[in-house]
Amino acid sequence: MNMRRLLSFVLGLGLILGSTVLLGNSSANAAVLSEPSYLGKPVVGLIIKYKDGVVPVDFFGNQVAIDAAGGKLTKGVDVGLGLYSASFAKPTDEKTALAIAATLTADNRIQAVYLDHFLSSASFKAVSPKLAVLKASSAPTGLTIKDAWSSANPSSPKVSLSWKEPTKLNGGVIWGYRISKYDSASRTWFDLVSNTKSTHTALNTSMFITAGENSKYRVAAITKTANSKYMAISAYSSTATGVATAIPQAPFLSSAGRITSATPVVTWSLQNKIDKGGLAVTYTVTATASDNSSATCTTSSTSCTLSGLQSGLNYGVQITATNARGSSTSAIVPETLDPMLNMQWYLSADHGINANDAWKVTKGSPSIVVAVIDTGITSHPDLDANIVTGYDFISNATNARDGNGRDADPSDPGDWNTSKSESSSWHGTHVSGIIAAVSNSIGITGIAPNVKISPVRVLGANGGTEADIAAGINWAIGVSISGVPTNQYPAKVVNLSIGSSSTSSCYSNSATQLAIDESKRRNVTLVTAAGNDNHYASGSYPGNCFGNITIGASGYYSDRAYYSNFSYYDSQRAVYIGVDISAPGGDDRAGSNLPAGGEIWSTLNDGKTGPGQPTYGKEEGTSMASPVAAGVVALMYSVWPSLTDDQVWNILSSTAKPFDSSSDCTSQMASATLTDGTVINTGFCGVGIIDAGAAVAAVVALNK
Ligand SMILES: [Ca+2]
Ligand SMILES: [Ca+2]
Ligand SMILES: [Ca+2]
Repeated sequence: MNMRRLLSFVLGLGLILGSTVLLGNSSANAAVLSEPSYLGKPVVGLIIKYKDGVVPVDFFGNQVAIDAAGGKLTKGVDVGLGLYSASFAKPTDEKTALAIAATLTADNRIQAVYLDHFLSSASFKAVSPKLAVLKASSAPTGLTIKDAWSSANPSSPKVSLSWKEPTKLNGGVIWGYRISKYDSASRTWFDLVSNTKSTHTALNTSMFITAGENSKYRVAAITKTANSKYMAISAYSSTATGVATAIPQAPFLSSAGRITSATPVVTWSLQNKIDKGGLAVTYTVTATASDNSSATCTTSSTSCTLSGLQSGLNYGVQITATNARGSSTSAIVPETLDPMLNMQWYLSADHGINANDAWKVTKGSPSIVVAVIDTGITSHPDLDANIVTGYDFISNATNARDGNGRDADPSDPGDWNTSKSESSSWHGTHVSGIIAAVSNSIGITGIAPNVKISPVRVLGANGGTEADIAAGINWAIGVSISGVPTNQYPAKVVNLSIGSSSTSSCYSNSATQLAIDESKRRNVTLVTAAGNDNHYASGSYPGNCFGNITIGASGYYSDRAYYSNFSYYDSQRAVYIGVDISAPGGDDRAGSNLPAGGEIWSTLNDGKTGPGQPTYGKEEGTSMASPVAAGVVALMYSVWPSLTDDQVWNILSSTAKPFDSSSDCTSQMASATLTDGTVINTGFCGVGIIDAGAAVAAVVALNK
């Protein structure tokens, strides 16, 4: 949260959520802070602030003052800025940790002690409602499915489901229905709608539907007692299967590049029935020259030959696929040959950040470094050329999975979790590609494909400790950390795609807040994810610290992504607090017929546990929105490296695009004043969606 950037009188609002626990020690004047408050989350260690002039490690290599814990603490690591961690042998509860911390404060060499917890990457986890027991009704019957395509929304496949009420209600009344869809890829059923809270026996839906693909459904009835105290769910009905249709997808040109022959053969990838929207398709290829002369050919095959082209002219080629529902046209083969550009809707002017206009000015400067504080990095042909020296700050070897504590190799060994059946996320690799995948002839392009990424590894198998995260930020911005080589590539931009899944506060003088304060002093912009809890962003740490820019996630239709945290309205002060600005983070509700299904396409690795082969894939989250913003800020610094952090925010916020007019983000806007005096409107999802083209143009104008 950085409303402090907007209005000075909201300083200190970080204390609204959670509570400060002060166990003052009068003789030493030290304080223990439960920081942030995790509502019972285990404590992995302490972060100790020694008084000025105290060296945390003595002549014999022992950490000063931790003996008072009676052997429960082991020596930690330097966090920077006068902070040093200490670890518990195994995670302990907050009450015990606070008691130990209170003991330490008796030592007059210690100024303050903070509790350290694990934070995790900002990934979304759905929670199913629990239903108590009541004798269930019989299953609904007569389920049917029909194609419900509508010319009002031709690219969106839709089906219409209808069914009959259960014949036996067993003393309950209908409260709603649960509609379940079969996922043919994983061969499992999932709940499309957990409950309709309605007695209606029909549903029109476009969720998770792919045109041309069989969609299979079943439905169960949820009944309640008259007093609503008990609920029950019936068995599922018989299944029904149908096929939805839509306009076809734009084909991929495989003969990309400029046309030099007078009779070129243009080829494109074979489309399957899904690509074709479930219907027969014809293709029209158009080649347009710089003098606007053009040639076309039409076929139902996968190649055709253009004729009549003139030698000496460069042509841009486009292909249109048409079926009975309508047509889709590919982008003109762009100057860069990254073939997956058309998966990257988040770069477009219509749905994303308008990257093309920014790229007319800059694709980034190699002297600008973005530090990605994350799970580390994997080797990838679309990333390697832009990776500069990073560091591995994970101090606990078990969490690190590379056999040791801190070391110079930030390679990501994987964060798979066998007990939760979770494969490795390769989160840092995905985030890095969004910012700076190389513009070349393969894969995708980053938003700032000419800047450099410094991978700073802080998230391991169990997430990352605040001590390691703060140390990572400090090192990234050039603060010296004992035992770690000086950073030769200090960052201008720091990306933190990290969030706490439970409500927590950011206190002044916490390790992370001190690191952010130092970032601002050094004119480094720190960008954070708002969190994915569909709740107040002011409760998600470290996004709720002061001075950073906190990013909410938008989807394909310029609305808030369903999981994205949001601002709350402080009616007394008439300001919104929480999310500063939004950027595309993906929203899979938009429909699987869209590029990347409406999610964010970037670099990945195919390893289930340890690293395998480089690949690409889609993800959604404020974890993805934050690097979109970081990439745009990197473009701004590339134009003018001496821009101040405040100028970055003033420009980003005053050039932001409005949300879609039907979006819940546009309601109840309130005005706020920037440090340069500009008055802007802000609301539920921040000031708007980041516009890279407008932001870069404003930097150019400011620098004139
Ligand atoms: Ca290590
Ligand atoms: Ca390592
Ligand atoms: Ca590329």
